[in-house]
Amino acid sequence: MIEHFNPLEGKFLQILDKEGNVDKLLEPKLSVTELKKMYECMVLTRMADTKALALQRSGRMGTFAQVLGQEAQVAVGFAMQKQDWFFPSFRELGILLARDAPLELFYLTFMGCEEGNRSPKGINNFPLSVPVGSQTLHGVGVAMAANIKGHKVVAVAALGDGGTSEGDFHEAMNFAGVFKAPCILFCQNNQWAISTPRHIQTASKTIAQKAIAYGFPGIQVDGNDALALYAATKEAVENARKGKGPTLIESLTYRIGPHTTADDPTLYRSDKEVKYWQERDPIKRFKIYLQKKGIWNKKYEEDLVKRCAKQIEAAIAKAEKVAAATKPEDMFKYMYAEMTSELKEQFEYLQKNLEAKEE
Ligand SMILES: Cc1ncc(C[n+]2csc(CCOP(=O)(O)OP(=O)(O)O)c2C)c(N)n1
Ligand SMILES: [Mg+2]
Repeated sequence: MIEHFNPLEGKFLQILDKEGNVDKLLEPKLSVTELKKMYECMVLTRMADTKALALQRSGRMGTFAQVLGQEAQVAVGFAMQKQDWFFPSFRELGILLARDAPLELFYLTFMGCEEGNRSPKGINNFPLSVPVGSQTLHGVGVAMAANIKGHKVVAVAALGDGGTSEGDFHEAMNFAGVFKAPCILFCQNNQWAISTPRHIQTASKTIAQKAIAYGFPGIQVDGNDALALYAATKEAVENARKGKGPTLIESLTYRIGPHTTADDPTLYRSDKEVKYWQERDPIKRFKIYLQKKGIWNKKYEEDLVKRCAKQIEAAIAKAEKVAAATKPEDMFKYMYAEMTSELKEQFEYLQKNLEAKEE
């Protein structure tokens, strides 16, 4: 499949089109349970994301990056195995949920609590990475370590189109290629890096083709098509596990919302462009696909929405309880098992200042 969809030829992988028609030849063999899980995760992601915006607007949560429009990403999480490692940037709530991340961690992170970064034991998700591109090196590093140790573990690192301009990304790509690291660089090309459009981010025709220079395959996929993302990631993960080395996946998608809650996208892009992508909504087409298979109906949707709303409310209640008990000093506790002398000094300085404020 990867050879067939050569990004240099301008072909990209699509299995489910915007009308919900499926390419029977390429359709992945997923059970009804698996298909439902994927759909339900996309719906939960959208609802949790929408709720987060309401929390931010009412002062209950800090600045955050919406995932709206990019929910097909959940397929990446479902194509991985439990023992694999995921290295997110900051717009991957869907993949994290597909990889069993407790939802309250997402809310906690954006309530400013370090606790949100602590993944439960056995759930191999790294904390969100805001320094653009840095997580690609962590992912490739873990994959190289897995190779040395002989562990059958694959690392997936996510980044944005803007992230591909960072030196970190190119270093990660080079190491991945040279050492045949069992990893996937998953690039969500959502057309914008804040207000910088894709066409001035790189002179390359596609992002996927960058892999060719580093000696491994790259594939461009319809990023609003969960079936295509699943098929491409599954194949890449299997190749990595078999010792065939890395893959770069370019997911062609669109950020429907602002860059973060601190951004106003109407200043730099047109309504026409947003509308074009809204017509390519990932959830809408998956719903039609399930409906045609006799899996989706109104009652199923209503029950699902109720279940998700309940799960979201419970996650917020948990997060707000932890957040209320969080102290500014906590930020020093998570970097190292033991604080370095510099951190200790800063910690004591903060404590003194907090005490002075209280007096
Ligand atoms: C190293 C670094 N430089 C700059 C920033 C500021 N910044 C935050 S997000 C962003 C753009 C990221 O765009 P992209 O990689 O396309 O991801 P997207 O936000 O579109 O998901 C920038 C420049 C940062 N966080 N880290
Ligand atoms: Mg982007």
